[in-house]
This record gives sequence, C-alpha cells and structure tokens, in this order.
Amino acid sequence: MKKLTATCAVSLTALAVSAGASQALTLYCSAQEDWCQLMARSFEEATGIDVDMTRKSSGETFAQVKAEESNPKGDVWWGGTGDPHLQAAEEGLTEEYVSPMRDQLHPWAIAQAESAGNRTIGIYSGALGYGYNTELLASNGLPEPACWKDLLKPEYKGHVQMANPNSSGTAYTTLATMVQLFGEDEGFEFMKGLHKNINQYTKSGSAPIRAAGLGETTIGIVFMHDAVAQTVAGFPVKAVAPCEGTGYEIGSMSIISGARNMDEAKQFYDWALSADAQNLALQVNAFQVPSNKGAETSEATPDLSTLTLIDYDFKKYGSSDERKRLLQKWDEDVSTLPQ
Ligand code: S7P
Repeated sequence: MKKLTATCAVSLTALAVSAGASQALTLYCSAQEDWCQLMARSFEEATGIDVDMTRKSSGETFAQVKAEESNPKGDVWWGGTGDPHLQAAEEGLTEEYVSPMRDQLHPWAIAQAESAGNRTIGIYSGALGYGYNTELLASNGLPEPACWKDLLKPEYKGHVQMANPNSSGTAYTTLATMVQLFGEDEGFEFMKGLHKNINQYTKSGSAPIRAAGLGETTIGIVFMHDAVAQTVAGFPVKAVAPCEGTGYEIGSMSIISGARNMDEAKQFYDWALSADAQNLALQVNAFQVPSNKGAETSEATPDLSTLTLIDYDFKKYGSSDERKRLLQKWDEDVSTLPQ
C-alpha cells in the first residue's frame, strides 16, 4: 500500500510538472538587493512564472554555482561583475545560449558573450572608482583625494573601506585593475599600502559606499555608479574618477548548466535583455550603462566616454587560473599583513 501511495505521489508530481502546473525559476542575483527584487517581481508579473531569488555577491555566487555543480539548484545568474561569469563559463558551469535579443545589444555586451563561447552575456557596464563622505572628510581635516595613489597617504589610515576580493566582484575588479594599471609587482605593492589604511574588508562590494553615506567610513572603493547612487539618495558622497585612469566591469548574466527550469531560464534571459526590463534600473537608482541600445541611460550615470579607462583584459582576468592565482596571492601576501 505504502509503495502504491509513493508511486502515485511521484506520478502526480511528474504530471504536474509536465503539464506546466507550477512554473518557477530560481534566480541567483549579484546586483544590488532592490534591483534584484524588482527584476524578480517584474518578471513574475510579465510571465506568471514564480521567481525564487537569492542575492549574493559575485564571488560568493560563483562559489555556490561551483559547489552545486553536480546537483544544480539555480537556473539563471543575473548581475555581478563579468570576471566570475567568465570563469564559470570556462569551467563549464554555465550553458551556451544565443538569445534572439542579441542584435539589440551594444557590441561590448556581445563581445563578452563571444569570448565565453556564448555562455554569458553583458547586461550593463560601469567604471571603478571611489567615493568619499564630504562632511567626514572636512571634519577630519583631510585633503580631497583625486588619485588611486592618494589613498596610500598615512593621513587616510583607518578611513578607507573596500570589500574582500574573494567574495566581491567589485573588489576583484579593484585588484585586477591595479595589476593592469601599475604592473603586477607595483599593483601588489599598492594593495599592501592600501591595506594599512583599510578599516574593514566587507563581504559586499557596494557596502563601503553605503557605509560612507551613513558616516561609518570616510572613503569607500566601489564602482562609480554605486557612489553616485548615494549622492542621488541625498547622502554627502562625492564620486571620484581616479586621475591615473581606472578599470571597469561588464556586468553579466548566465544560464546555469543543468538548470532544472531551462525553458523559464531562457525566457528570463531574453526578457532581461529587453529595453523595458533594463529600464527598471531607473526605478532603483541603478546607474550602470545598460547593454540594450534602446534602453534609457540616466543623466546621473557616469559617462564612460569621458573617463580614462584601461584596456581591461577580461579574457585574462576572467580566466580560472588567473582569478584563482591573484586571489591566492592577495590572501597570502596582502590580507595577512599587520595593519
Ligand atoms: O551594486 C551594483 C554593483 O556594483 O554590484 C555588482 C557587484 O559585483 C555585486 O557586488 P559584489 O561586488 O559584492 O560582488 C556590480 O556588478 C554592480 O554594478
């Protein structure tokens, strides 16, 4: 009798799934929390598909997708810096897919896909920089920083916050940027000098500038659009494009290999590339440059064409070997140093 009941239960479940009775999507999201929530709820409204969304930083999500490799639980990974998406593509953790929406995208978003065998794609872009709390800076009698190397000055000791590059895509972009901007030896010397002034390594990349807005740190190393978001929200935060030039991200999206809800994953992927879906960013003060050519860019969005951007080598710094090597070197040579 027990066996019969179990058999019936399994058959009913199979029937429900095959009839499409409970369409659902498990979304791993690595952008800011309110944007992740808005994307999930808007997709539900547009399609009737239930979305179970989890927000984690880019490096953390990569680690989760890797840990679940033999038993994937997520369907789509949306947002977060491109480097860990590229690493996931190289390690076969994400699925090849060419969306019919692709011809609506800027060339840099398509180039991201092509360099990864179509296992990821660009959804937005933004430049790295930092921001500071103008009131705290003044009350501490500190000079206005304008360059990366200003952040090494002893007077900023205990005033600078950044994320941990293992968990955060923003902080890994910072590490890879310094290596490309100054060369590996000098880049690591920069990170060691910076370490002396750091008051805390956070898990999330945008946390340092939210802390600066609240007056909990003076300076936060973040993407410039995250600093601008604090200014627009009314906090006394000024965004800085460092004088030496800077790196940038191509925020990305990937379908997870072996996704349990593959049809829904592709539906989300196509929808997320549309101008309408990308325009949702404006509702939550997400000031990245959208990848759909028809999507609106806010007036507050930092204009990348006016910045000195390095020729960021996404292929190299998003490769599995290089990302692992740089993170290990940072763990061993930088994070262990006394402050
Ligand atoms: O807040 C938006 C944003 O800066 O967050 C992403 C970031 O990688 C996620 O945070 P982590 O640094 O903690 O990974 C960026 O892609 C995005 O522009």
